[in-house]
Amino acid sequence: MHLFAPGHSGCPGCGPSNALIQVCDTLGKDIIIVNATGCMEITSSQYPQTAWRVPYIHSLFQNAPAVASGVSRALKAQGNDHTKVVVIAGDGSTYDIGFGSLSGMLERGDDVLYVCYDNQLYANTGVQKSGATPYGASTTTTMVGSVHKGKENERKPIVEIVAAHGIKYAASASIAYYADLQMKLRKAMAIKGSTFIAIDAPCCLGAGFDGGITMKVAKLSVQSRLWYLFEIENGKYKLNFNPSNPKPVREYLEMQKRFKHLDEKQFEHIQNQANLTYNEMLEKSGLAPKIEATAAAEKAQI
Ligand SMILES: Cc1ncc(C[n+]2csc(CCOP(=O)(O)OP(=O)(O)O)c2C)c(N)n1
Repeated sequence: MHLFAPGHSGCPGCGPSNALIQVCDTLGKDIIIVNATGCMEITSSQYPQTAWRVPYIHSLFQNAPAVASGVSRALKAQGNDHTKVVVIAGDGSTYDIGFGSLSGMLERGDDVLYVCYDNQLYANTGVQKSGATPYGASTTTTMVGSVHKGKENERKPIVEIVAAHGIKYAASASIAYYADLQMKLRKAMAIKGSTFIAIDAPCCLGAGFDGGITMKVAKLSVQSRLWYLFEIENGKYKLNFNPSNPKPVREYLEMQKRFKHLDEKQFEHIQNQANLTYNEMLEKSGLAPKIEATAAAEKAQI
């Protein structure tokens, strides 16, 4: 029996709902979920129904981490040192609207596992861009016309921003790599203090692809090195998956309506950025770069 039950009202093929099934089944029953506003709250907890088979509290963007801190400290005061408090929040909440509260929790180092399901946009309110939306993507606030061609800047490197607070463990994972996600969740559960995992969880509605290929899209994102599986543990980087034969980004991009307007220059820019940032990740992880960063790539600015 899944601890995040079927019967929620997420879209067929919803990546974030799948992330929650994987997260809850791995973490088990001894958790308390603090859920910020967003699709995963709206679709899972509309009174009088609920999809949660674990204790659950809905909170705001601005205070989900603060609420989690309070619950964690209350458990401690009761002498309960086994129940884990887990924040579930989207990227809009994590990267942008609730970031101040998250930063405060990380600074205090409260015993909370923060899980961000990253669908790269504000889905709940009609597909606006977030700090996680990638370059070139069209959303209702990064439109495509004669002047603008989708989002004009890059995603925030949230895992590294979070890790810079000095917490013991931050990682990125994907719904398409369950064993890797399980390993990271178990590691985070065992650590006392603040931990963070961002999970790539594609949104079929917002990105514009058929809900039947969600896992394929998630897998291609990692295989084309637009999303990395990595950990930062006590400040040390570890790349968990290094595709020996990386796919060109084009294949991933062409599967999604949000990128259908991209011109050749934009494809090139995204490929160059993927090469560059991946090289940086290899270096940080102590692995030799596989792909030469060309001077053209370094200059690629649109
Ligand atoms: C302070 C505040 N700003 C804006 C909103 C409106 N709002 C509700 S859900 C949402 C989008 C949430 O995006 P994300 O956190 O990425 O979750 P998703 O909907 O994609 O699951 C927004 C902007 C709000 N409820 N509170």
